[in-house]
Amino acid sequence: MPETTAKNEALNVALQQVAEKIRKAETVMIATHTHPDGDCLGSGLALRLALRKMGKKVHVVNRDEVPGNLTFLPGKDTILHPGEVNTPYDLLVFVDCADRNRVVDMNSPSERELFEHLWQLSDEQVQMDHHGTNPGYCTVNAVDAQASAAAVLVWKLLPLLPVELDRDIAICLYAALLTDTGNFAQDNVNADSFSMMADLMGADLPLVSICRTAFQEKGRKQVSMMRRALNSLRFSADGCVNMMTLSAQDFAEENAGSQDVDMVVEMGRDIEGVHMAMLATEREEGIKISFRSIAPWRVDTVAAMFGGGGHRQAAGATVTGKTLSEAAEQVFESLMATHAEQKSALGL
Ligand SMILES: [Mn+2]
Repeated sequence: MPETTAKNEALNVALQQVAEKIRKAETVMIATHTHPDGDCLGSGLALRLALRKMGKKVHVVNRDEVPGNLTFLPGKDTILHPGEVNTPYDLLVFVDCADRNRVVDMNSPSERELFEHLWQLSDEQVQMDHHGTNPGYCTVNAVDAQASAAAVLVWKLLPLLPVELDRDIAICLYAALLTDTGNFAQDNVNADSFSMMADLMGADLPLVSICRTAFQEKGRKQVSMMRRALNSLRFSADGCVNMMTLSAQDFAEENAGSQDVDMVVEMGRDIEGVHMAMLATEREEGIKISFRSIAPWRVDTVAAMFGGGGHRQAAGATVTGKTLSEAAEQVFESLMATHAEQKSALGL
């Protein structure tokens, strides 16, 4: 059997098993990752709606606030904090979590305890994810690194339950796919992404208004942070690599938070001639570094050098014990070295 066929077969089997476990369960928790994005929330809330149609008692669990651009998501007010889950339930479904530890802040002992509690309250754990680094931490692991978003797996699960798509489920799934593909303009877009979109459009998806709210519109604070970041923009490697920084003072003076620097690093990436871009922000937990690149250039490896991870063209890491400029300079050096290595490996 060709390798891709074997992989598809394994994924189909896993999805069938997830569907089977869901059919048997009466109460289900859906776990999503910290600093939630459109994919984890959209996928989780879509799955919630589907399970409600099957008569299940179901909740999405997330420890953080829903980002402002995603407050249109149907059911977002029903999301529980991990601390609010206290009674046993039949099944825990992880969605879009590369690692089970992404559900809480593992640096905090009390949150680690919360997570153990959440895990032990369930009879069984399954997952749907699309991160290549996923170690397969559940009984059933429907993980497909080729999928554009975790939402693609939820969409593939629906006919197996079976549940029919409706407008609200379509809105959730679209928000997820839109986010993880950068509005269908990233390397992870494939034929499946558009098969899914055809289905969602068939379910009366209000594409234009959701796209504007979730993706195109920017908040005023976000624009102010973009202006400050652009002031710090620096190029290297003949303009192929660049860096921006935002200090604690920048955040304080704009009264901004991490949600207000969304899309800043993409501004660096989207400059003519750029292969790799990074943004270093000074946060309470340390210096947060975001990396972006355009294919075939990869930034997941450089993120891993600093204890982080992510996707080939979108990754991140947190550096502690250094000032903003120390951390930024060190990481930028590594990014330039990575660029030089890949350049020679690519024969350019
Ligand atoms: Mn995702």
